Amino acid sequence: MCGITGIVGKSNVNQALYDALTVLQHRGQDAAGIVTSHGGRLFLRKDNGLVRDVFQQRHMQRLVGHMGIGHVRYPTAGSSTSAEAQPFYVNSPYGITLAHNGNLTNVEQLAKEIYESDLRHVNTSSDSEVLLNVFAHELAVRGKLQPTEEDVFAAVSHVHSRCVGGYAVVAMITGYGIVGFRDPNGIRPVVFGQRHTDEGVEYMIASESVALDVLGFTLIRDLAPGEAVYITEEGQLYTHQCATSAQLKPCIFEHVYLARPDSIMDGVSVYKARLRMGEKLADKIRRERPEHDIDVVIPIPDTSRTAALELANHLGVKFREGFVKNRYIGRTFIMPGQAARKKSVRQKLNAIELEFRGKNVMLVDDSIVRGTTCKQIIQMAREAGAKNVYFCSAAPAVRYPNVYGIDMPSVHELIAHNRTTEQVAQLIGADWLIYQDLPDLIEAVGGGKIKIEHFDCAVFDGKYVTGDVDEAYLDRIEQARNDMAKVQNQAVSAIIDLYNN
Ligand code: PIN
Repeated sequence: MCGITGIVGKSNVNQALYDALTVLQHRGQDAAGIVTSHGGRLFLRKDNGLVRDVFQQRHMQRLVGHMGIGHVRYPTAGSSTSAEAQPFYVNSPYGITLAHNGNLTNVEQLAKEIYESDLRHVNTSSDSEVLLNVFAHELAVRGKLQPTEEDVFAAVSHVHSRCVGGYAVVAMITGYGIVGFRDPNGIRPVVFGQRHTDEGVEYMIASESVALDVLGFTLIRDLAPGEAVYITEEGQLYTHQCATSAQLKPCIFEHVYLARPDSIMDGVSVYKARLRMGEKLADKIRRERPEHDIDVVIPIPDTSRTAALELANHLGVKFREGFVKNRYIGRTFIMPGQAARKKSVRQKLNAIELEFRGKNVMLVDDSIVRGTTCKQIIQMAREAGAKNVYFCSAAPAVRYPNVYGIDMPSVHELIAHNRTTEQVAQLIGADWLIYQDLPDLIEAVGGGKIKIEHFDCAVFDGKYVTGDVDEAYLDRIEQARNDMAKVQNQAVSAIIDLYNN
C-alpha cells in the first residue's frame, strides 16, 4: 500500500506536499519522495525512511515550483531499495514523473512489451516504473510538441487497455500539468479537491480525503473508476472517463484498517463503516450466543477502537481501554554478539491489569492476518488475570493473498488459510473466536447512505476482480516473495556477521 498526492498551486507547493505526505504516512512508512517542476526543470528528493527523516531543510529549499507530486511507500514484495522510492522519472516525452499506489498483475508481459515493442528500458523491478513507461510511450506516440488534455486522456485510455491490476496514479508532465487516474475497477482510492487563495484556485489530488481536509482543500469528489483528471500548470481542470467498461469495485480492506477513519472513500465515511462493523459483530454474537457471558469489550489499539466501541454499545456491555500503546517505539539496534530481534508485542502494548483480572474479556481487532500478534495479545490478557479470553475480528478470515498492492504475507503464512474458525481459535489460544461474516462487512461498508454493491474482497473469498489471477500467478508471486525473503535474510545475516567479527 502507498500514498500519493499532487498539487497545482499558485505559489511553491513543497511545504504543502510535505504536509500531505505526513497525513498519508499511515499508507507507507518505508520510503518517501517529492518532485516539483519549475521553469521547465524538475527537482526531486526521495529516499527510504519516514517523511520527517527524508526531507531536511536543504532538500525542501531545492524543491521549488508551483506544481509537484509526492509519494509514501509501503514495502510490497521486491521494493525495498531506495532506487525504488518514488516518484519515478523518464525524460521522454516532456519529462514525466509518476507516483503510484497499487500493483499491476500483468507486469511481466508489460515489461517484455515495453522493451521489445516500445524500445524502452526499465531499470528497476517496480511495476510503477513499468506503468510510467507505458504512459510515456502512449503520450509519445501522439507526437505533439505540446500535449493537450485530449492527448493526455488518450494516453490514459491506452494505459487502461494495456495495464491490468489495481492502480491509483499521479503523474506530472514537466511544464504542462498533473494528471491523476484510477484503474477501471477503482480498486485503489484517489480523490481530488480545490482551495481558493488570493492568487486563484489551487488543486490537489490525494489517496485519501483526509489529506485535503488537513491542508484546507475541499473535496470535489473521488475519481470514478477508469476516470482521469488533468490539471494544467495554469490551473485549468479537465476530467474524462478513459475506460470503455468501468465498474466500481473498490478494495474493501481500505475500510477495515488501511485508511484513516476521518477519510471519506467513494462517498463512504471510513469511521461510519467501522461503526457499522461493530454493530454487525454485536448481532452475530447475539445470534451465536444469546446467553453470552462477556463482562467487558476491550479494543486492541488503534484501528479496532471504532468497531469495538459500537460492538460494546450494541451488546450493552462495558467498553474499556485494557491496552496502552507506546507511541514512541525506537529503533532496534544490532549489538555485537546479538542477533537482530523483532520488537515484541509486549514492547508496543501494555495491559492494564485491573481491566482483566477475573473477567471474561472480549478483545476486538480489525483483522487477523498471520495470527502472531493476536496470539501474544491473548496471552497477555491471560497473564493479566482474565478468566476467559474471547476474540472478535472486525473483518472475515483472511484466507487469500492480496495482489492489488497491499503488503500481505504469502498464503502459507495466513493463519486462516485452509483452516476453520475453530482451528484458528485454537492456534491463537482464544476461548471463542468470532469473525465478521463477509456479507455483513459488505453491508457495513456499502450499505450506508451511499450504496456500493461490489467490492474487491479477494483476501476473504479468493475472487480477484480483474479476472486474470489464477493459481499459476499466485504461485509465481509466492515464489518471488520467497526469493526476496532469502535475499533479505542473507543481507541481514551479512550485517550481523559484520558486527560480530
Ligand atoms: C492495526 C492494523 N492491524 C492490526 C493489522 C495482526 C493483525 N493485524 C492486522 C492487526 S494498525 S495478526 O492500523 O496498525 O493500528 O494478529 O494477524 O498477527
